[in-house]
Amino acid sequence: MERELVGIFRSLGYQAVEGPEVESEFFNFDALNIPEHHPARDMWDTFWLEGSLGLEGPLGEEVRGRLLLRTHTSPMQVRYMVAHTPPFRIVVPGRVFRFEQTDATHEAVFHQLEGLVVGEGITMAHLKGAIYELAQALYGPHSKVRFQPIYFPFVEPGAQFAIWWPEGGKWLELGGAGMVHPKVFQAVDAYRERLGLPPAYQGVTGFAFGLGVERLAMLRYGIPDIRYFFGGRLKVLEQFRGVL
Ligand code: YSA
Repeated sequence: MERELVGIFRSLGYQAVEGPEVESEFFNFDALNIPEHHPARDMWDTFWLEGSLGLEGPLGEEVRGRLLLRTHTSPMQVRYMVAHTPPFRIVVPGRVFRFEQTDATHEAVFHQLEGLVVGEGITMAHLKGAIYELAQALYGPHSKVRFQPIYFPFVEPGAQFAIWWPEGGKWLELGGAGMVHPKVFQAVDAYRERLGLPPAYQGVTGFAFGLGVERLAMLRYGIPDIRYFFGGRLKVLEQFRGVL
């Protein structure tokens, strides 16, 4: 499923990059406009790590601060922007971790696919176009997309999006998205300045999205419980050899 998603975006000119699962509080939260004690941190129940592992920053520099298991793939937005100058289009597949009670649709370990497009004149229309292309590639010409307003600290405006699944006859809530918040661009340029790099994010705009890979696979393959993915039961896993 992950390979299929990355393939769809590659065909649209996106480059796929990956990032670390052990992350610093700075990239996972602060740089994404979620400072300590911000109520939005409650959206991401976190596995905190003790001690320091000598984490590397985007340009190989040493990163200080509290460590955690990344709760989403969004920290890679910041890492990538620090090390690159726009315009660019990337997707970031990866494993994420949440200190959550598990049930049929919630796991403590799951996968997300992040997208980030930055350049001059990027608008919400480009975001809608990207999700529309994804829907067409996954579910064919009769698929539709739906956007509803929602709050994420690192986008303004923010949206949650769903794709119409013609065979199943229902909307699939896939993930969050929006226009990159100016404060994220400011945090990136401030970090670049500390590394002696010139600012690169003035006068550009961007969109980003993040979707849950298992939720998509569950609907596509009729898997009733997300816990089957990591349950290790061969009867389940053998049915999806080479597919998931
Ligand atoms: C939002 C805006 C952006 O510009 C970029 C990215 C995002 C997404 C944001 N980083 C995020 O993590 N949002 S989320 O908490 O709502 O998770 C996104 C998707 O991951 C959900 O829609 C769902 O499909 C999946 N997900 C979340 N918690 C999960 C889960 N899947 C399985 N188990 C869980 N516990």
